[in-house]
Amino acid sequence: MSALFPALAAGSDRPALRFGADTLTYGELARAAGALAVRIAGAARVAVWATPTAETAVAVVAALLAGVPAIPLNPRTGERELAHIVGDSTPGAVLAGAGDALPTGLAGLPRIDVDVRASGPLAQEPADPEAAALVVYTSGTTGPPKGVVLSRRAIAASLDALADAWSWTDEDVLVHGLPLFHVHGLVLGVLGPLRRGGELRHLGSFSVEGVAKELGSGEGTGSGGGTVLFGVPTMYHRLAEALPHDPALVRALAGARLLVSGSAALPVHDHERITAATGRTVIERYGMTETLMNTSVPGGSGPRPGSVGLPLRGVELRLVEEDGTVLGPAAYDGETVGEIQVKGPNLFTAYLDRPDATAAAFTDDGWFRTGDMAVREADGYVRIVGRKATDLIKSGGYKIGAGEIENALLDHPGVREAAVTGEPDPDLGERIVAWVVPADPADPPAPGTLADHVTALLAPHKRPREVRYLEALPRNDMGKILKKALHA
Ligand code: MCA
Ligand code: AMP
Repeated sequence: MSALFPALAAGSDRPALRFGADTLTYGELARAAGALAVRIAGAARVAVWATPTAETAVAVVAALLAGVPAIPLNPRTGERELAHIVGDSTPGAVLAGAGDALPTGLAGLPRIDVDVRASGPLAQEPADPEAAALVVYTSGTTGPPKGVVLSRRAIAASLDALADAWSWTDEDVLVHGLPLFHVHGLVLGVLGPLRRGGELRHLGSFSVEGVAKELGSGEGTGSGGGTVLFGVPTMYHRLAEALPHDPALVRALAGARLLVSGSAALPVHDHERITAATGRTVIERYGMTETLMNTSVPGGSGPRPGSVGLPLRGVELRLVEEDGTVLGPAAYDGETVGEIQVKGPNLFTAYLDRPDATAAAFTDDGWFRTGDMAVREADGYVRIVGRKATDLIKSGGYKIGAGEIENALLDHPGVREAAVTGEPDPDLGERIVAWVVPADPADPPAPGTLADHVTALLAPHKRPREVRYLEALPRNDMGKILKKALHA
């Protein structure tokens, strides 16, 4: 495999990254990452304190150059989740911005400050395409999050397949405000433009104003504007809400080359509002931390709201019914539902130190079970209609296991029993609802107290947005909680 980042070797004066006032050319990025790569060389793994900054991008590129697997950490991770990830992945050091205050959970690790202005020789990338590049943590239905090991091969294959589908080139200027500790913001959103030799302008955090300013004509920036926008459906929903009274935003979206949504389904209503106001189509792509990207609506094609498009180059995709029947083209009728299973060079290597979980994720004949349920239209386009596990919640594009929140709630002294469900939410897609039997019915813990408790242990996006109090949870004869009855 050739280098992951050919444009780094060229070391040109072309812009590579912009985070607020921090801008780095390819030459500057190559020198800063080269200097850091020397400092971390030989480490078994490093954690990266993944704030939405140039420091994070430099740290991850340095780790890739040094051949040291990087574990991006959500800087808002609570104490229990952080302890789990650090204990599970055993990084040799944590890379962070010089000004970052790190939590006590990381106190035992050597800290290496990232200097985006440092200068060192460009490191030689490791030659082995199967070498681990990233370990990204993802929630399952039960138990604590698992580390997904992603190889250089998987990253290169997925980014190149997207380049094919979207005609993504070094001319593109990508704009987004995604977090940098998941595949969407980090692999697609940072490594993507760097592999193409194009530019990333990160918004720091998502805002409608930021998109209006950076995308399209680049009004008020004095420079050419962004050509491509990435976002989760919640972000596009907020843009759709703002469009009717924001002419600058309309011009920005109308002037972009490509608007891409992913991480969860973008509701048809939001697709339609954006197209009506701007004349532009949002295209959806479908992926997973374990598989990187599987399908996409081709760039430049007409509106296809509700569809995630066709398998990307190199990806094999099939739908399989409950009884194991593989759906052939005769069942591409837009109605017959099966689980999406995939194969291809975009797939992960393993769950870190979890051979049991890795084996369980594949069929006997080597297909990865996504757990997503879909239909195919007559022309092969894939439409996702649901997911197998009801205990997985997608909120704001984050995957969240109900079990991890239930365990956290049960640790609060005011909670006797707890169940967590996802309910439809126009902004977040799903919102987390906690059903709680208080230890003392006369003095139940307040919703805000429980939200803060979950935030402190896990992460803010895992906090319940609503708490409902019950005298008892509905259970079957075996004692299993009947979650469906909660909504009845
Ligand atoms: C609120 N906050 C709190 C609390 N309540 N902090 C501490 N304790 C509390 N109790 C803070 C939050 O941290 C946040 O701070 C602010 O208040 C607003 O919180 P919240 O309402 O939760 O955030 P939001 O504005 O609703 O966020 C919406 C969002 C976000 C921006 C769309 O959900 C998001 O960034 N989603 C992206 C998820 C993603 O990238 N998924 C990719 C994984 P502050 O405002 O300072 O932040 S999926 C993937 O990778 C696959 C491969 C794929 O297909 O893409
Ligand atoms: P994660 O495990 O956080 O990487 O999230 C992966 C999951 O996000 C997939 O299994 C899907 O359920 C969901 N997902 C990603 N992209 C889309 C999309 N465009 N439409 C619907 N669901 C999506």
